Amino acid sequence: MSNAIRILFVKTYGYAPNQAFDVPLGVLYLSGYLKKNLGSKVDVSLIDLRIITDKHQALKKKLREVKPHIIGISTLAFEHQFLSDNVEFIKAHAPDALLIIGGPYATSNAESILSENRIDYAIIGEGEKSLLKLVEAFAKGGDIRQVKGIAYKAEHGTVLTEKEDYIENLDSIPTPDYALIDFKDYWGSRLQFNGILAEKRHASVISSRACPYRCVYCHSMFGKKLRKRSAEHFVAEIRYLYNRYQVREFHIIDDVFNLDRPRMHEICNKIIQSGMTIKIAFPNGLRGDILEYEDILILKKAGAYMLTLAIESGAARIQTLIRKHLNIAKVMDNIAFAEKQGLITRGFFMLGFPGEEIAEMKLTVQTAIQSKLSMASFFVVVPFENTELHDMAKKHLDVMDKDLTGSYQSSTSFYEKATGYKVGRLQKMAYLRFYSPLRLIRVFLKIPRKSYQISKWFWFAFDLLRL
Ligand code: B12
Repeated sequence: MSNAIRILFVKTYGYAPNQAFDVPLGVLYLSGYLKKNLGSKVDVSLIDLRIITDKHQALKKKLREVKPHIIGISTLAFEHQFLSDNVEFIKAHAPDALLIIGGPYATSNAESILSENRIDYAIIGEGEKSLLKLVEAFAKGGDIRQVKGIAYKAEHGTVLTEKEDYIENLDSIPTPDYALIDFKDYWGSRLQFNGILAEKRHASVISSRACPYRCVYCHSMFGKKLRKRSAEHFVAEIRYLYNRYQVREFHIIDDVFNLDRPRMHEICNKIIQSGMTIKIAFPNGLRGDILEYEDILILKKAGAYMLTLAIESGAARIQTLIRKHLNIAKVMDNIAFAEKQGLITRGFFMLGFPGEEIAEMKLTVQTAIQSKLSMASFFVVVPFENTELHDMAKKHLDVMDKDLTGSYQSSTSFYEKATGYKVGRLQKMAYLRFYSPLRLIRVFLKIPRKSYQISKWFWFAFDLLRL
């Protein structure tokens, strides 16, 4: 074995059945950044437990094989149960490794994670700089507690070190380290985040970090000031994936890709001029009321076939309450226009906000049904800990246990506990009413890979009946 510092990333999984997953982009970014800055001084590997059936066995084997100096766990809040089930297991099989955690859950819940688990350090928010400095300090035998942007447990409680500055020039971050994965592991799954696929060979890409809006349910991961990659840098990555891995479909997963419209047009124009024939979809990241017709047209020309618009609520009072302040009429108009252009639109809706009237939820369902949307997802609100939404929810329910505040998409919700009203039932009704035979036929005619979609719908209906 070389003298390099061996780092093993562990991508954790959620326990809800049939969860979609995609490549662990955050970890791939970190690996690229470490390798660029430390070269052969680091030896990075990954185990993505979401794609493995026999998870414990595989983890044990990997720990034995790699003998990591540092284990870096990457977790989302709804995957929290992984820690109580596995940290001791990891400790038993790699007792000498430094155990650190990063990602959205570490960012939102560092204090409870460190007090409840034998984890040495949590890295808060954007991980590249802090992780690099932590690895450097580790390699030199320096004081890790001096590293910015981390949390650790001390005698008197959790200590949060000074905040690390965000990386202003996103073009300075290298391409995600795709050598850590085999794309095939992510191309076969029956559940894709996007809901539909035009091409099997797909990849998620991100062109900016942060979002200036202040929606109450958000764990602000990358701050409130938008930081952007240049159009050249972003399109070069698309070209790299196109040539190197024959990726033909790109999922742009920025928080709000269309915040800077001139830049969005520049990216689209560069793709059009590049000669690449690609499909583009947006599993999450477009804001529907700042979108203009000309944006939709150029997105289509660049290859976009599917746009997701997070609408959340059809009720104006709820839009104010959750501070999304979405202009619903404008979004509906854009949906109708995009659909007319042959694009597939999907709406995200949330049911059961604290203090929401039943009539307001029904209005949301009605808004979806009356829209020209091809697809809709109705989520039962989960007030994740350390969000403003969680504070709002606490005013309606004294005891907020982890099942209500850290689950994936449960149909027994905080709202039901607080009011007795079964939001899950409304959610089911919403799906059944939204997907009318007429809409299904209309959507079916539009979707690109029909056989793939039929199998997806089959499993979706199967899961819905089990709810
Ligand atoms: C795209 C996206 C989606 C897409 C996924 C599409 C896709 N193809 O990937 C869709 C719409 C499907 C989705 C769904 C959901 N999402 Co989402 N999503 C995002 C989004 C916008 C980007 C994620 C991403 O890839 N970021 C880019 C990479 C580079 O960032 P990263 O993974 O966070 O990694 C960085 C750091 O976290 C850190 N890091 C990560 N791992 C590690 C490990 C170590 C050891 C270290 C040191 C550091 C570290 O360093 C990395 C580089 O800086 C984020 C918000 C955001 N801006 O990040 C929300 C976000 C991740 N989603 C969130 C939520 C809640 C959900 C849902 C649960 C919502 C719901 N109720 O259904 C589902 C869960 C789906 C699932 N099974 O995972 C929350 C998670 C909150 C939390 N604390 O866990 C976020 C943070 C949104 C928010 N701002 O609150 N999502």
